[in-house]
Amino acid sequence: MKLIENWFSERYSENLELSFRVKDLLLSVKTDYQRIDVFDTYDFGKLLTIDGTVQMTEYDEFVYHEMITSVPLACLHSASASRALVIGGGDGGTARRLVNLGFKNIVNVEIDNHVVEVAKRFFPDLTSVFGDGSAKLVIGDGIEFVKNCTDKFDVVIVDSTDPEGPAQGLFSTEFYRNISRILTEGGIMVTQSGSPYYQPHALKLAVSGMKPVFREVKTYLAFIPTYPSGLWSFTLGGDSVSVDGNRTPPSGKYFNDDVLEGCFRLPEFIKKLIAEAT
Ligand code: AG3
Repeated sequence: MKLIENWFSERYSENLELSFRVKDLLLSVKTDYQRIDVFDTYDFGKLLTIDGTVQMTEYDEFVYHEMITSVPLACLHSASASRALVIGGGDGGTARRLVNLGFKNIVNVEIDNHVVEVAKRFFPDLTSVFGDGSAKLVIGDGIEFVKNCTDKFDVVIVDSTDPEGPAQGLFSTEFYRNISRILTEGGIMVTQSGSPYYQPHALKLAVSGMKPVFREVKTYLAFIPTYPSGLWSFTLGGDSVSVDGNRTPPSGKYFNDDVLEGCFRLPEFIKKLIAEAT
């Protein structure tokens, strides 16, 4: 990450960056885990970055947060859909969508208290779920949490950063195995699995980590303008992962019935990546 003459840039490769012209750097903090910055941008409103990578912006967060919640809900084969666990997601965006989708019992485990504090200040609409009792916030390590957890959840959502640094363990078979242990029957997990174009290793890590654990593993895609290449992947794991039609989440700003059907249709190079991830 660098800020030259009021431009923030995320580096995708040695030779490519995406730059946002910014009005201001609103906050910059170095925590025990990572560096967090918030910018005020011209085109996307407020922008939250961690270690120089875009986590979310005010104007396009809806795509990521709708897609990481509504798609697993549509694929859920469990009779009930009330208990959800979010790992990461300290900005509150995922938990807030879960509340909108009717989840009554939400636990959100975030390792870095500062992510929550920063989001409270700059994205209060998202973090309000932590203050009004609709989601229970736990500050702690998600890996340890799932290892020691004795509760069960219908949906587990891994809303992590890229598989480098503190998030690396969130892409491991051991972690996925502990998640599968705390899923209710017919329950499902989902993780963000990176940009298939710029981070094929992230998608492969998720798929190869989940394959030994879950009977079915399926990847789907969304268009997120501010993430590397715009084309983003998510990967689901469970006993049975299919759109069964008896639970259709309501349309949002991005998600609707057509998107639900289309997001599982994968381009050939992505099918190949997934086939290679064994
Ligand atoms: N977490 C996933 C962000 C990954 C973005 N990667 C990147 N820009 N290189 C988003 C958190 C939103 N709740």
